[in-house]
Amino acid sequence: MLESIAKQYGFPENECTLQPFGNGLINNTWILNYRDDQFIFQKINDSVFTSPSTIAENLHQLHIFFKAHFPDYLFVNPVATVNNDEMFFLQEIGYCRLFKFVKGSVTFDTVANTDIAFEGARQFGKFTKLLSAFDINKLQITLPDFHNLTLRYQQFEEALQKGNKDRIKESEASILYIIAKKNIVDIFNQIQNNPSFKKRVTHHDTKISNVLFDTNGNGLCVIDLDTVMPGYFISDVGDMIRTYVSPVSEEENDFSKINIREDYFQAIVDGYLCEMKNELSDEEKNYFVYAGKFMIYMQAIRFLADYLNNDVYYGSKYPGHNLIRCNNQLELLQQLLAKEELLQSKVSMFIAQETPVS
Ligand code: GN1
Ligand code: MG
Repeated sequence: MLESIAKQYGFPENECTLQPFGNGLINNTWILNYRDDQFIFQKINDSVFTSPSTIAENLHQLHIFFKAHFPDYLFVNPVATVNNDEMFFLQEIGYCRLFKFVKGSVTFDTVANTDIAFEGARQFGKFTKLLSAFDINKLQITLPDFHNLTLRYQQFEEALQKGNKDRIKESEASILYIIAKKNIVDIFNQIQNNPSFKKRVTHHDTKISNVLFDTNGNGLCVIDLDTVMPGYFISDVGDMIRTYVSPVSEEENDFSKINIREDYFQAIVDGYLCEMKNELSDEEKNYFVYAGKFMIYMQAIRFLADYLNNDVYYGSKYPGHNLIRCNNQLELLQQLLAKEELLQSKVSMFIAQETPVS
C-alpha cells in the first residue's frame, strides 16, 4: 500500500513510513512520514460517502472562497498528486487523499477544560460566520439526509420491523424510551417549516479533535470538512453539547461517569455566540438546549438502529457495543433533560445581555 501512495506524490517509498492514526468510526486515517514532513493520509469510506468526488469538489469551492475573501484563514486543503489531483482512486485501497500536517498544531481527543470548549465552539462559529456570504447552493450534498432526524426516526422504525429479533427484544427498554421522547422529532419538523431558521454552511462533525489548536491553546481552524453541507446551526452546536459537556465519550460503559458539566455548556454558548450572535435570529438562539437534545437523541437512534441491523454501519468491537453506545447517549439525554431549565436560563441570560435596553 505504501508503495502506491508514495508514488502518487512522487515520494521515494524507502523514505516514507505509515502508521494508523485517530479514532474516527467511518474513514481510515494514517500518519505518513516523509523526510521531515508529516502528513495525514485518509481513505474515504465509500460505502458511506457513495460519491467521494463531491467531497473534493466542496473542498475546492470552499478553498476558492477563503482564498478570495479570508486569505489569512488557515484552510487545510489536500496535497495535489503528481497528476494534480486532490483525491485519487487506487484499486487496492479506494478513494484517498493526503493533507500536510500543520506544523506546531495540536489536537485534543477530550475536552479537558472550559477554555478548550470555548475555543472549539468559537472556531466552529467562526467557520460558519466567515462563510455567511458563500452561496450554500454551491455545496454538494456529500451525505444526503445526514442530520435529517425525521428520516433517522423512520430508519429506526424500519429497524424495529426488519431488524434482528433477539436484539429487538434485548433493547426493549431503550426502544421504549426513544419512542417516549419522539416529541424531539416533532420539534425538528417544526424547525424545518420555521422561516426564522436558516440553512447555513454547517460542519456537521464538531467533535473537538476536528479543531486545530496552536501550542498556546488558541484555535487555528477546523478540519475534516467532508460533511460540510447546508444545514441548521443545531447540528453543530448540538454535537458540541453532545461531545464536550460530558466528561466521558459515547464509548464509556460506566454510565455513572456521564455528567452534564454546566460550565462547559456555558463555554459552548459563549464561544459559539461570540462569533455567531449577529448571524442567528433570537428565535434560533433559544434552541441551544434543544440542539443538544436533537443531536444526542439522533445519535442514540443511529446507534440503536445499527445494533438492530447487526452493526453494519458503525461496526462493533465487542458484543452489544452499539447498544451500550445507544444507552450511553440515552443516559446523557436524560441528564440533559433534568437540567434543561437551568441550561436554558444561561442562554436567556446571554440573549438578555446582548439586547440593547431602549
Ligand atoms: C461518525 O467517523 P466519525 O467518528 O468522525 C459519524 C458521525 C457520528 C460519530 C459518532 C459520516 O463520525 O455522524 O456522530 O461517528 N459520521 C458519519 O462517533 O456517519
Ligand atoms: Mg468525521
